[in-house]
Amino acid sequence: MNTQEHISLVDRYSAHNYKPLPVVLSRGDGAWVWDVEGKKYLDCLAAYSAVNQGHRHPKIVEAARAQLDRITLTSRAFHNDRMGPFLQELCDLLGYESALPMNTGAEAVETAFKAVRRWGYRVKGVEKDRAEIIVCEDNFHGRTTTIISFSAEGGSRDDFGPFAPGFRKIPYGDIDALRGAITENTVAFLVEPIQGEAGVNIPPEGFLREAADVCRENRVLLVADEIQSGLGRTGKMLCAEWDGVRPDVVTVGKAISGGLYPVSAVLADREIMDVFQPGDHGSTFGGNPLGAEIARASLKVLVEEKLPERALELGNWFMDELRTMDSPHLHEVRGRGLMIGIEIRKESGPARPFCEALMERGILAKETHEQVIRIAPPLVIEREDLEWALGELREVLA
Ligand code: IF1
Repeated sequence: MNTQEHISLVDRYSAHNYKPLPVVLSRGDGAWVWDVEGKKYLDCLAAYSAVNQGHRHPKIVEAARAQLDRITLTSRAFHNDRMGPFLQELCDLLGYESALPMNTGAEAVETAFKAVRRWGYRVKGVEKDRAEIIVCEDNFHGRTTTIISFSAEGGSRDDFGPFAPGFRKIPYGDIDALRGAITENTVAFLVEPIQGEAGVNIPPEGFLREAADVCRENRVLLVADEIQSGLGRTGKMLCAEWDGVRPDVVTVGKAISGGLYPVSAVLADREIMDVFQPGDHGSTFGGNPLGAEIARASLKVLVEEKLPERALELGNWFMDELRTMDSPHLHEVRGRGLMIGIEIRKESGPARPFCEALMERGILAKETHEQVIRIAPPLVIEREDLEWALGELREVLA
């Protein structure tokens, strides 16, 4: 089947909940992907940072293959011999006492809500069913009905109500608003260290540091959603490290499995994690040996190949190059590591046509929030590939 035939098939049988660029991919290798016509593209989205290690990283594929020949799923009714080592390595890498494995990012966020609410009732002493979680405007944390209860207005929320109570929203990066929103019932502040979907928004210098202080002073748990910003993407293993902050609770997903399989986790110390007792929470697939083994290999690749350092070096250089670009359309270049947003001037129209032009030239990038081209390639990308991309960007933005 050719591109058009595939797209027609999807149109006919799929829910129409996406509007992808008109390219049908059938193969990937490192930072590169190929479509069904055999055309090659540089992947500058990396599945929204799920393939930080590159497509089909050989070591991760090998780990998956080996595990496929042993056992894939046991459920949590029994132990399996991969979950323990996985959780130990994850906790050692990120510096926490314990972790709870789930599958998708949204599940990790939901799990974090349960943990901090129960901590609120049982440890902090919040009155039953009154717990409040502070969240940020323009957030993106997933698509469950609870999470969209506090999402930005729009299609991802309209007519999906009634919505869950217990959330209070403040402007992103506004430390005074955070202070003002805290009540005796506040159990947690949930924040993305950099907002991805909202257009690669970086909070004011020191915001997370101050937020951590405000939270500590008020006995409010700081929950960092590092599902997109974590695991090397911004030049650190966790983006919160940029502010020298160790959040009380961290959610990770996406790149924890290098794009092979959905794996996510919540990390926290014992005081919080121990609110869960047998039967209180779980998942059929969470912690399964196939996912665990894939995640172990994926984390190992991040460390062995120094992918955070690589993201930092390549990202800094790439952003410097972009900023010196002579373009009438360029409004701003911002980012950390290889989480980069190129904001197009309003007068130049939306970012989508620029993404379409890039696609024509063999670069896959996705617009976000109308005006922003997001550049977030696999962290294994070669400098010469980025150099080539810069040349193409220069022409498209000229
Ligand atoms: C889609 C966005 C990115 C996330 C953060 C939790 C989740 C995500 C910070 C939920 C997921 C994905 C979802 C994906 C597109 C993508 C996305 F544009 F929608 F916002 F990356 F920027 N926290 N983000 O970014 O994780 O349950 O999806 O595993 O198409 O919905 P999930």
